Order: sequence, then structure tokens, then C-alpha cells
Amino acid sequence: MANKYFYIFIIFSLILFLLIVDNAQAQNKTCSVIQLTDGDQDSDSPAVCGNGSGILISSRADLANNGHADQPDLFFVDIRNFNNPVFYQLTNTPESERGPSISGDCSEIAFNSQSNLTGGNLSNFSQLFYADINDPNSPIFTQLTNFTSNEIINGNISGDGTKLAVSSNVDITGMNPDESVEFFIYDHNNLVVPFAQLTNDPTNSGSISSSPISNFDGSRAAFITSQDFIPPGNNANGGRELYLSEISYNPPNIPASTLYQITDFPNGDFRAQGAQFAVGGDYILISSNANITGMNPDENPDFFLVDVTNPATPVFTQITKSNDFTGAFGIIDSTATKMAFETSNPDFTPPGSDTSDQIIFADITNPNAPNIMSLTNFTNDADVDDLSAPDDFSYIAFESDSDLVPGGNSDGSEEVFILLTSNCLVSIPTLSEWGLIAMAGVLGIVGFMVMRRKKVTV
Ligand SMILES: [Ca+2]
Ligand SMILES: [Ca+2]
Ligand SMILES: [Ca+2]
Ligand SMILES: [Ca+2]
Repeated sequence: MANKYFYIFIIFSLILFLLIVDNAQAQNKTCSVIQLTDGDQDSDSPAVCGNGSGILISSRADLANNGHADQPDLFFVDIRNFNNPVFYQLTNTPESERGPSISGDCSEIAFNSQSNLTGGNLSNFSQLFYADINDPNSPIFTQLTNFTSNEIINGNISGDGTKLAVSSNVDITGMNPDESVEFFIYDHNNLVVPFAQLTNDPTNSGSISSSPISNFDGSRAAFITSQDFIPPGNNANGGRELYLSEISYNPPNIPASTLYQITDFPNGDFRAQGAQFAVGGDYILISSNANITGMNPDENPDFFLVDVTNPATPVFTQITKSNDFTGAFGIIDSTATKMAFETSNPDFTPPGSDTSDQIIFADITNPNAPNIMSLTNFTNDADVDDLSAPDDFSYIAFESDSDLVPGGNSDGSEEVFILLTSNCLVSIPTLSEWGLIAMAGVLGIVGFMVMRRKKVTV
């Protein structure tokens, strides 16, 4: 009679085991992909708000169905309902709006353009613009610079929408007469001295600089440049180094900044690239070809997490460890426990996949032992660029000229796509789930052994 209970016991254990294992393997399912834009002209440069409710994009296509001419303009897409995205056209100018960035709550944006959006740029020189898009039907534009020739200008808005991290070769503050590329912060709350210069290279010796970024409240800005800042002569070899500026605000006084050189490469062959803040500003994700931690002897670009909680003593952890080119640009979530990047490096892509780009996710809760997996299984030499995600990584927006949702983009224009992570990432087994798996396995084995013993003794 007792045998019946042993059978039930074993079947129960088996079901529990299979259920949990199935859950654990859910991480290998590929994520759903939605094609957000569908035009006969390019849509690109997606910038996702921190709260995930919308995406700022640049497009030549008539996305708002208003007869828009084939010219690069900015659009805001409200995606609170993925199945019914609402497109708003923010600009309608013959010139390009470039480098779009958006605040965490989707209410403010920044970009640069030669457009005459406010009546203050009749000669169509490159200028930095800010816009309040609380009502995306009627954005309120502000022209932040008043340059009188076409010069370098890049700006990235902070998560709280009040600051812009800026790079330019123009003497905006009166402290850059040599017109070298310098970094600035713009404070929207300081009407008296809105721009502060964060760097000061006394010589215009030419440099390679990337667009700067800021953390949520603009108290930190980070940028990569081969300029030679602190003290002059410290980066004479021309490596593209990562810098961090710590900024305090006291309007109407000029903001105060302390500059830190985070990397120090031995020569100009080494570089940091693609810096991204986790929004709080204590962690920066970079790609580098330098052997920073002793685990990149092949000198191909891999990803590094930089803990800059104390920027005077940064701590580097190498996330990816491949001897092929891994990637130049990755994104990081607000808690610095998740990152993603695109690559066609076979060390990360699904077994047997072709040379397609794939979107790779890494759980970096323990950055020394990252859990890395591909979220996609694209084929036909798929192209993936320009990842952007909300704070919680519930989806990842990207651009591609491939026909990823078959039939949706047969004309091969750049389109913006959304990869939903909710159905493929939520079920990574936790430590307690692994405990349950082990327990179910042990229960099953014990039950089986007990039953065999009983059979033998009968
Ligand atoms: Ca335009
Ligand atoms: Ca200078
Ligand atoms: Ca490597
Ligand atoms: Ca298309």
C-alpha cells in the first residue's frame, strides 16, 4: 500500500523539478521584437526616457502622417501602449537635428542643429537647442548658444532635465581663447552664468573627443578625449582617456568643478570609448582595448565597469573577456547590475548563428562573474546599432536596416525597433530557485532509492 505514496512522491518531485528547470531555461528563449517605425526613409538615433514611457528619434520619414517632407526631423513616440504607439513631430525644418537626448521623465530634450527654430539663427550656424516637450504637440524651444560660424557643438541632457553636458571648441566662457575642444556644463536654473567650463587645455593641439554625458542631477559629467588637461602634460601621449568632473551648483554663481582623470593609458594606441553612466553617477561602463585589469592581453576592445564612487581611486572590473572584437558601445541600467551591447563576436552569439549582429545581455550583479547571454537570434547578416533602454531595462530600443520582423522593412531603410525583455529575462533563476532545483532533485533521488529498497525487501 505504501508504494502508492512513494510513486506520488516521486511524480511530485519530478514535476517540481521539470517546472523549475523549464523556468531556469527561460533565459535562453529569444525576446520578442517590435518594429516601431515603418517608413520609406531612415529613422534612427533612438533615445529612451529613463521611465520608459517614450522614445525620441530622428527620422526623414512621414511618421506622423502629416505629409512631412523627406528631411531629418525629431519625433517623440509615446509608447506607454506598445501596440498603439503615438507619434509626435517636434521639428519641421530643412536642416538636420542631431545628437538627440531626453530627460528621465520624457519632458525635456536637447539636440544641436543649424535650424532657425526660435528666430535667433537666421544664418543657420550650428547651435545647441533645448526644448520643453511636456506638450509634445507644441514643444517650447530655447536656443542655448549664439555662435557666429559653424563650430563643434554637442550636448547631452541630464536625467532631471536641468543640465546639459556640452563639448565645443568655441570660447563660450571667455576661458578658451585658443579654441581647443573643451567640456562645459549648462545649468538651465542659472540665468546669470548658465555655462561653466569644466576643462582647460591651454593649447589647441588637435584632439579626438566624444560627446559628454552627465548623471541624473548633473552633479557629475564624464567624457573621453585625447586632450591634455590635468595637470598639462599628464596625457602627453594622446591616449583617449576617460575623465570625470564633479560639479556643485550655487546659482547665480558659476558652478564649481573638480576634474579627475580616470584612465591613464601608456600610449596613444589605447583608448576608452562609449562611456555610459548608471544614472546615479557612481558607475561608468566603457569599452577599451587596454589591458586595464590584466585580463585583456590580446588588446581587443572589451567592456569594463568602472566604480567611480570615489573618483580619485576608480575600481575597474573587466566584464567581457574575449580575444575578438567585442564592442565599442554598451548600455547600463540604473542599478549597475545589468548591461547590454550589440556584437557579431561568436564568443557571445548563439551557436551556429551567422555573421548577424545580436543583442547581448549581461547580469553584472557580481561583475567579476557576469552571466552573459544573447537575447536575439537574428539571421541574414542582421544589422543592429544604437542601443538605448529605460532605467529598468524592461525593453531595449535600437536601429536596424534589416527586415527583422519579416516583411516589415523590405525596403532596407533604417528603422527603430524595440526588443521586449520582459518575456525572456525575468526568469533567470535566483539563488533560492537553484536551491529548489537541488532540493527537488535530492527528494526525487531519495524517493527512488527508498522505493527500490522496499521492492528488494518485499
Ligand atoms: Ca529638420
Ligand atoms: Ca583651451
Ligand atoms: Ca580581449
Ligand atoms: Ca522601411
